[in-house]
Amino acid sequence: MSLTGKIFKGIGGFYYVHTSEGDYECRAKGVFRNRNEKPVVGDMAEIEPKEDSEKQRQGNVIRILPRKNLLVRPEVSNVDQAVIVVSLKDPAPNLNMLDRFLINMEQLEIPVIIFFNKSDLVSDSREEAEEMRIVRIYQSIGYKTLVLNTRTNQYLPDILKILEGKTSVLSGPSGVGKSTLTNMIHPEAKMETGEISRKIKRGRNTTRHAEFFYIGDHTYILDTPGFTSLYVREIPSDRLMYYYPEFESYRTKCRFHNCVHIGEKDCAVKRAVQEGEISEERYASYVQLYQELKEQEQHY
Ligand SMILES: Nc1nc2c(ncn2[C@@H]2O[C@H](COP(=O)(O)OP(=O)(O)O)[C@@H](O)[C@H]2O)c(=O)[nH]1
Ligand SMILES: [Mg+2]
Ligand SMILES: [Zn+2]
Repeated sequence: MSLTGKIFKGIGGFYYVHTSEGDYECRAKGVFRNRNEKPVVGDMAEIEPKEDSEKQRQGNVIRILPRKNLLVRPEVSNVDQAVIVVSLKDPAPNLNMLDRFLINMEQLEIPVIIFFNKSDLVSDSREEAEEMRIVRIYQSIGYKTLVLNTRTNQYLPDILKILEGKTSVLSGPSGVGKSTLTNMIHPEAKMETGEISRKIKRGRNTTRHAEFFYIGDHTYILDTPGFTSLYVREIPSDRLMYYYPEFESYRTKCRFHNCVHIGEKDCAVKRAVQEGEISEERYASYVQLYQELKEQEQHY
């Protein structure tokens, strides 16, 4: 009799599969190698339990169910949503990097929620106003956001509600609190946390395997040690504008034919930036990415 479950971890040729009958340690049979296929963490797999295994449940992966999506670095599949973690302070938010993450996920058609972490460090009213400004930029574009910190448990119910019933990856730059969040949600995870410089010195936390933690009722989370490529690729430069949803209503009003909304003086998108309808930071990241893509195209 076979069972179906989710591969939540893969180490040294073993795949660990979460099924309704418990967790199984599995090998992938030669059929995969022959077909040049490899199970990936996140895959839904059909397994054949071994009859004779005593202590640990063991089995063989016999089939991989079709994947909904596949991410790289780390290589994981079937992601329902990405929680992009940004810290409001220490380190200061890097909006250019955030926009790259957003575009990466949009390319994969993975819904995104932005967590603005370390709100406890925002102390005076000037910092608070700046925090509100940044959060509003992304809210007004239509992104789901949550302002929180991990120094208290008060945000846990909101976090769990967002994660409920889904497979989520936590992504975002180093030092923003992804592992601290993971430990708060799932204390058994025991992820290593700490200052960036200390982590680099110890040389740890960078090579950790990808592991989905089961936190109940079809809900899984994956902490990543950094995440996916920050190079936006394979978008023709003249299509980049479609990844900036707030440009749309101005874009369609622009009177210049085939406008990329950079050079033309009386461009409707540029005017919206000048009038404060589109955030200057978002527009700046658009221009920078556009130029990067353009440069790549010239190398082909
Ligand atoms: N003040 C404050 N510090 C935090 C918060 N969340 C995480 N940190 C600290 O930020 C540092 C980096 O956290 P870590 O979880 O390792 O970040 P990661 O690299 O994204 O996994 C650690 O020293 C944490 O204790 C928070 O909400 N507030
Ligand atoms: Mg970490
Ligand atoms: Zn234009």
